[in-house]
Amino acid sequence: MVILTCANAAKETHEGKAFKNFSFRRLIEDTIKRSEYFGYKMDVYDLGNLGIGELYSIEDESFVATGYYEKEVKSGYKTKSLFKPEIVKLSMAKHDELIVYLDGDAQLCGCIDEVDTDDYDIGVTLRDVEELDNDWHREHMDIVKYVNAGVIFFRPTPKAREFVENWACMTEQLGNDQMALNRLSCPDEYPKAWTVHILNGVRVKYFPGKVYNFYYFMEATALGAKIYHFKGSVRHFYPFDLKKRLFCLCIVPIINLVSKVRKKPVAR
Ligand SMILES: [Mn+2]
Repeated sequence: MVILTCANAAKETHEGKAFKNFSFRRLIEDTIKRSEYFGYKMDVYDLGNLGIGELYSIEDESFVATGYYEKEVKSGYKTKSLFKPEIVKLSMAKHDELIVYLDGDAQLCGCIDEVDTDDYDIGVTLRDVEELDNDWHREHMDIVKYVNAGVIFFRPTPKAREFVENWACMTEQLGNDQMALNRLSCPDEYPKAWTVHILNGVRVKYFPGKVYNFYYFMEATALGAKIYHFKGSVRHFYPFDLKKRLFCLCIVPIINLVSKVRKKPVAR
């Protein structure tokens, strides 16, 4: 198994806020340590000043793998990760084994041996059902649909290679890797976790996002999560240390309970 990731050294901000404890390099170094411990190989691409990994220059350095949408209005839903399929292609050409692609802000924390099976070509991580039930998601259904593109599994099969070629073309056309991935990997109905669907001859397996692409720090317990994804809105949870774990375990349920009670219409 190969863990593939990439980032540059940009100072991260989300909606104007900087994250003083967040660093792509530090996060990727954490993943490298975990990978060594579990016996996985690492393939790291440096998209600019990361200081570790193989250099990969992208045409526009402002296009960094963060995958959020604050520029969506101006750029018409162009994300900054057009190079993602290209990096996957490079890595697949080098290795003849399962490749686990992680966004630069996704951290491996647990053993994921169980995903290395031969019953699929492409493995995607499903958004939790509750995430689909809000107005933002309904308005952006076309782009975000059922899977998040921050963690994706690629088996070394001809069908997987074909899929990546199609994903690269469609990403270029749409200007959005996540929209392209959702178009290529989602059936019409929300699929069940751990099932395999055959789409255009490609066996797509659906993995639970709560385990393999966990960004639900404000909604659910992180116990059992094996890959954390510190995407834009939850970036401040990195590093996920004891203090933050306790916050998530003890304080978050109270915050959610209070907001639930407040939203409830008062009984007369
Ligand atoms: Mn990300």
